[in-house]
Amino acid sequence: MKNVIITGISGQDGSYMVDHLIENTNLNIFGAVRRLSKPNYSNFQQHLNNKRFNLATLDLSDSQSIDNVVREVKPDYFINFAAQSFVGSSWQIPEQTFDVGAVGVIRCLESVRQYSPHCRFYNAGSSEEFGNVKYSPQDENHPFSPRSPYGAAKCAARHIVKVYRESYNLFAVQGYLFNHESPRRGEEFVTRKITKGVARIIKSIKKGECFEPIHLGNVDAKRDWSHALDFVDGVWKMLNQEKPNEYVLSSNETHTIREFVELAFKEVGIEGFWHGQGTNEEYSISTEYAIRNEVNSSVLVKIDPKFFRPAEVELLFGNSNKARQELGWTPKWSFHQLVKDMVASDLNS
Ligand code: F7E
Repeated sequence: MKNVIITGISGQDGSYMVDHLIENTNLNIFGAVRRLSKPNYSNFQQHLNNKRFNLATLDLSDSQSIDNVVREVKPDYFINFAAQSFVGSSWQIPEQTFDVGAVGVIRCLESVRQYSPHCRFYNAGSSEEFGNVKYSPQDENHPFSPRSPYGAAKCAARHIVKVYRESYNLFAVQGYLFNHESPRRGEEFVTRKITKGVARIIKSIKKGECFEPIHLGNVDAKRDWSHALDFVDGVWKMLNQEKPNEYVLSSNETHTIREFVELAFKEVGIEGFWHGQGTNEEYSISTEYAIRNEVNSSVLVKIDPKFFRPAEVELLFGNSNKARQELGWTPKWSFHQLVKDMVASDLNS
């Protein structure tokens, strides 16, 4: 039976990849976790009793730990989703972001090269590598122009993946993944922050209670959002093509944060309107809705300078036509269905 090592399994992508491979393959899965004083198994606890699922202790900042696992498992696939993936924090912890996001990838590649050179290696790449975009939509030929320590780390990782592919003939690829979200998204990312806030606010309204608004930064930034479930399927297809090519995965649509806010509130029946300018701008509940539902608070969203970034990626808009044609990858979730799924999940939690 073949073996796969997946890192980052406590997060969104790693845990969905475990689900995907349990369901669609007969691979032996080695889910890599870092030692934490409070283990976080919530996204993969459904597999803990499965004989095909094993936990392995591995830390991308520690090459010994990677070597030990790779030497023992001799993986056929190594899927690296471990990273400090929150762009906003990458200015506060730039060294750690770069160490795990770029140097950590060298540690994995070295280990694979020495102990399991037949292994197919995937590293999570990002549309943040395009950063200050030169044209839209962005495809595989778009130049790199990162705007954050996170984006710079992903660019460095892409170069090193290519160097190892060309120097050692490894099957090593890094996809260009645009934003992808789900109910398992971390609460610091804007989509989840909004859907969690919407659920909190509608629950307060139903109880006749006052509520605090959601505090957001730049609501005019545009993102190309997909469902993470579609992306794990795309990544698996990328790893199983004949030759190691790198592809963009994206929805081929772009929407502002503002639109996400409006759609998420609409999902729970709340209509709002934007008013004010700059940092004084707010999204407030419509007067009609407030009167009809006897709502005590009126502001749903407030702009808060605390959430502006030192440098912003204003527009991301992908072109994944190559992946659709060459890999036969077909995303199933629309933007609207994604928002619906996330709001529904937060309402139930
Ligand atoms: O921000 C704006 C923020 O943190 C999206 C990661 O998966 O996708 C993700 O990176 C946008 C930015 O994701 C708030 O300024 C406004 O323009 O949800 P995000 P991200 O930075 O796009 C890429 C492809 C990755 O690779 C990353 O790993 O939303 N925004 N107000 C806000 N963002 C946050 N987080 N919080 C706010 O209050």
